[in-house]
Amino acid sequence: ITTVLTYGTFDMLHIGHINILKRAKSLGDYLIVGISTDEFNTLKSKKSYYSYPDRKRIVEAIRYVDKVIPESTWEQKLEDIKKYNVDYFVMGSDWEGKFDYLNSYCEVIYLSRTEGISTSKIKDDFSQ
Ligand code: C2G
Repeated sequence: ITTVLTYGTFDMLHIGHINILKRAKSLGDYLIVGISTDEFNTLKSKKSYYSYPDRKRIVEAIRYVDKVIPESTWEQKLEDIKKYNVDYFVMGSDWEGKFDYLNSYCEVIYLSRTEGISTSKIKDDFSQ
């Protein structure tokens, strides 16, 4: 089977997240999503509204997602690719080029981001 892997915080789930998860799944048969733990969010200097357990349960409920694993370090990607025999590593285009070093282990694909939506935009819109 063809395995796809992607990572993210996936806070305050929105259509941009759904779009990339749907497109990532369409590349194979099995989609694994690494969700940033609350501690890793701190390393990314990101604060999420929902806790890791909630973000995990929300993403697990998405029909395109087959497995959710925790993302707790930058370095785990290579281990995960080997551990799960990943064929395609997918990230949004805002990460273009950042993960090319993984190209010798699997195919690295950057998919265009969905314009006009982001968790920070949602927060800003509500705070006005
Ligand atoms: N995304 C998108 N369109 C948007 C917003 C997000 O396609 N409008 C994509 C991002 O490019 C990313 C995924 O949705 O591939 C998850 O987005 P975030 O939760 O913001 O993830 P991020 O903080 O970029 O974490 O080690 C990788 C990091 O954990 C990625």
